[in-house]
Amino acid sequence: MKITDIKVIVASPGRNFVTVKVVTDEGLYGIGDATVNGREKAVVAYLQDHVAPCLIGRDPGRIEDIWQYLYKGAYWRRGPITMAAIAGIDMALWDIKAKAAIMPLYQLLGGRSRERVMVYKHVGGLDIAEVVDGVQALREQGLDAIRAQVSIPGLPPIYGTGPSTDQAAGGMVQALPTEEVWATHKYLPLVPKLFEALRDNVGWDVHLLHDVHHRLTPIEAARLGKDLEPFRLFWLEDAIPAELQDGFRIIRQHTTQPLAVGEIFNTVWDCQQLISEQLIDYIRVTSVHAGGVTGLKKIFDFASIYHVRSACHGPMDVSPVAMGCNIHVDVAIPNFGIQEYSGYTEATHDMFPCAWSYERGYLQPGEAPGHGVDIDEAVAEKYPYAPAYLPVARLEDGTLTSW
Ligand code: GCO
Ligand code: MG
Repeated sequence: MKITDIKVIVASPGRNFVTVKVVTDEGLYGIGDATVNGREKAVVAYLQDHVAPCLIGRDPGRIEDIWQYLYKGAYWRRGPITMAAIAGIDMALWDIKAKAAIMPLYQLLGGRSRERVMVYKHVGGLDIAEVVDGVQALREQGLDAIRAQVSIPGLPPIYGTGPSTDQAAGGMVQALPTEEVWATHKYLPLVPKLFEALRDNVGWDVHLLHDVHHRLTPIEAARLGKDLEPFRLFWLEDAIPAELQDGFRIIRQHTTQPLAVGEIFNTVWDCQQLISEQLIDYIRVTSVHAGGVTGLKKIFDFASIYHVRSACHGPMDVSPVAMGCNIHVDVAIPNFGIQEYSGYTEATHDMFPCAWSYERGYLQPGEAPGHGVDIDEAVAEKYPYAPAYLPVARLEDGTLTSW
């Protein structure tokens, strides 16, 4: 079998997605996700100008060799753009191999290790009462794990806390980044109150999670971890900027609060220290940003040696294609932890017919050959690329800060 064409499709059925289609001379094709939120066009150019010409005529079955060719061969290794481009190709190649084998992808990864994949969804609110209501509503919909975020009184709603902060929900379609305001001293005392109210109202039979979005210093995060201990969170996510790995040691010295990080990591090298020193409990890399199925599997296998569990990043900007790959990996690996799942717009589902399915808090990969996700190119044409950016954040005095 030979690769005859590589198409890169950019469309915005609610938010922008970069999708790769690898076509072969035997009629089989595979689909991959290469979306980097807010930097989509950089990956498109990388794929079209620098990757596609090198792969035409190659055997799509040599997945590991092509991964190494694109990783080592670039000389400029790692980074979100390179690794998303590799991911797009890698997912498509696994899709082709599994379709050729007439097997669902998870069978090629060693078969099932579990019957279903537990997900968490998000609840945000302008005040604690609104978040409590939102969490109760999701409990009624069958969710066993829920991420809770609340706006800070006295500040405008910020990313991750307002009711509609996702692009698909209307909060992010901006030609230029919006600017938000952050104040740590107002946030730190509020979060324990949120989780106290949640435990009082929804009880202890539910996993509660919280995302700090990299906004704290290590000692601030240590304080938050200690204050949250009575409420037994499933995890505290991205407590500090992810590149400051030694900072996690400071947090660990002060709290037994489980820690999660990794949504902006691209390779095992980004998390080697955090995993091997057991400074975290969950590694949140995802197929599209960590080099596809091949990259993800390498990281999770490494993590399993150190009792660190998986938690694939799965917001709306991780397309249904990457979500499908994540679910196949989730169901196969021994050290699965949880899968983030925000759900998608109807238009996104129309554009990506898929075999995976969601029901009452759990996902299934489906039994279709391949990873089971396709792209309807006619539907994609109806939704052209629309520039959109994540917000930036400033302190109350105007200093730019992490968000
Ligand atoms: C999460 C995330 C997302 C990211 C977004 C960036 O935990 O789901 O933090 O909300 O911010 O995916 O593109
Ligand atoms: Mg996050």
